[in-house]
Amino acid sequence: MQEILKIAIQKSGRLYDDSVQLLRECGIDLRNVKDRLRTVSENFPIEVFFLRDDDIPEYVEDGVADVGIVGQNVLLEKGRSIREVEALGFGKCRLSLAVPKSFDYQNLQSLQGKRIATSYPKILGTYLKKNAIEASIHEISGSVEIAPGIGLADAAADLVSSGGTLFMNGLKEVEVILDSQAVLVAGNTIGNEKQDILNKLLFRIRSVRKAKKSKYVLMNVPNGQLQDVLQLLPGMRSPTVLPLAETGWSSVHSVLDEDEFWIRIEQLKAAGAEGILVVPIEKLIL
Ligand code: PRT
Ligand code: ZN
Repeated sequence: MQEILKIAIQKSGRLYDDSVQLLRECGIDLRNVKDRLRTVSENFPIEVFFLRDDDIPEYVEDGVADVGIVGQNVLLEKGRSIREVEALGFGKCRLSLAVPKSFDYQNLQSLQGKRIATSYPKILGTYLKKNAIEASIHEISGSVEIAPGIGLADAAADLVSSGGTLFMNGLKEVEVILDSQAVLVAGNTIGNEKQDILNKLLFRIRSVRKAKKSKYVLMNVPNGQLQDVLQLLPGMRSPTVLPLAETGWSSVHSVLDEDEFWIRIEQLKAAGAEGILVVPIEKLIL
């Protein structure tokens, strides 16, 4: 019987949509995902379990699931003996310390002897210890941001993305404890056959993510300027150059990285490229 890789993802919540979308972009057929506890793909040897994110590290450690998708914040807080295999680039947020706006915050020393509310006692405890701050940690499971306002704590350590929640609760962000994003995690012992499936999945994930960061560009260049333009293009091996119907002109095709995209486009225009066409790439197999 062929092995199946069991993957645990969040049942509902902030990581659900991106997790399902990532698997689908990897060409994995997932039907009937709505309100299911588990589903088996028909075109890839994978079974998906839908769980609360807090439970995923434990299930992966116990081998109930082979791999999982969770935030680094959850991975670190749970402290299970599992490993991070790949950062996935979504679910980005930070675990930050926040204090009431009226709090005269100078530096971490300002928290000496204070009460800090959080749902991340372990990460916070390690951070305070590392910085030699003695503060009492009040673990609460939700709505951490209201704790200072109702006198339950002097400060809060909570996840932040836009900062809107802190602002609405009269808090200011003063320190970032951890930058987090969703990651693929795996158990420490995984059989050879499952490791093969995991490698295939990883290859697809990397191709999808690389493609998202890259754009295919086509442009027309007068032959006289061709050398200047080609120098600006990385290409994967080298740019493709094709003659245009109009003599003296060429069509140049290349792949540009998102990070340097606009700078390159400006340079290409300045070097004589015209009619620049930019096309998204669906997959990029290197
Ligand atoms: O039901 P289950 O236990 O599975 O879900 P959950 O309620 O525990 O988690 P969920 O769905 O809220 O978040 C899942 C994961 O998403 C987290 O573990 C993080 O890794 C990641 N993530 C990314 C976030 C945020 N951004 C985020 N902004 N998790 C929570 N928040 C909350 C934060 O706690 C605060 O209440 O959003 C609020 C702040 O948002 P801003 O935009 O106002 O700053
Ligand atoms: Zn949770």
